[in-house]
Amino acid sequence: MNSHRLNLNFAGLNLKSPTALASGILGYSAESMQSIVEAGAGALVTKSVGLKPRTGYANPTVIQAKCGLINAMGLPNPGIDTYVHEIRHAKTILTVPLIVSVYGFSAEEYAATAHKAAEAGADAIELNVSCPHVKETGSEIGQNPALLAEVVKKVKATVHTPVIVKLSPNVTDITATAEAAVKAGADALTAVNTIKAMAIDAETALPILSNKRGGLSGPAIKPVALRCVYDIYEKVKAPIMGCGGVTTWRDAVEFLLAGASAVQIGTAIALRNSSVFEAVNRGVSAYLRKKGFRSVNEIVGLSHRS
Ligand code: RRO
Repeated sequence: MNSHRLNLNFAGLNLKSPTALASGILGYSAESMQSIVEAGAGALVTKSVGLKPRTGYANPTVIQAKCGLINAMGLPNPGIDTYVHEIRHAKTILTVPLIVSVYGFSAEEYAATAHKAAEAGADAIELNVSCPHVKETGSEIGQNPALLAEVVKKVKATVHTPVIVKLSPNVTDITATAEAAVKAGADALTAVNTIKAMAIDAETALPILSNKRGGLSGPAIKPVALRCVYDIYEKVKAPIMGCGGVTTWRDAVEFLLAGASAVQIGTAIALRNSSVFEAVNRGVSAYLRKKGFRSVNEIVGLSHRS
């Protein structure tokens, strides 16, 4: 869909639509990402990649809950030295910004991985400081403002691309971590990663996921994610990618009104399919036209007026 209303600039990246592929879904290969671009995504975020390969957790790693998914994949990834080939290949075929999601077990690892991703052609880096269930990385870093600031500073000193920090909702006050990230130099924020959750099988009387605990995504978390975006927009001056349960155009509009400049879509692709991008884009465009707005930007944060 080619509506000028949907064009926007996010932290220096030109997006043709306000819908981006969220990390963790289909963001492994250049070909799968290209199919998401054809479906209407304005940007892509890869699966998180680290310095060394990881196999991730044993099955089951994902289960369907009533209103979403609970996953504990355990950061499976080939390691950045292998993944740079995919980034280079992706850059030869993709026509939208490629945001590489990066994790590490120290600030140095985050910076070294981000550096390799940027050298290979990443248009931006998303720092995963919010995976809820892998020890010594993810939310163990992102829930601690001092550690988070150290990671952001080190990465910012290493790469020239925009740096987006993906925040954890598993905190008392998300504005504290948002503020710490932006003060340390983050160019933008993604709100939010999954919410700590679990499932138990009444028949076996055991947790279902091999890791026992996982992260809940999908429609179940949308109101929580929306509140996180609203809270951050009120206190922190940085562009926000809304992430959490976006399934319909109305969800996307709500995130924009709360203060997001764009939204990420993940679980809706798994629960439906990639036609969700086109459906959301068309709906947002029709909403803007009907309400007399010329661009997405005109409704960002509009729900905050009093
Ligand atoms: O790989 C995972 O288990 C995972 C990651 Br890295 C993350 O950031 N969020 C999530 O729900 N799962």
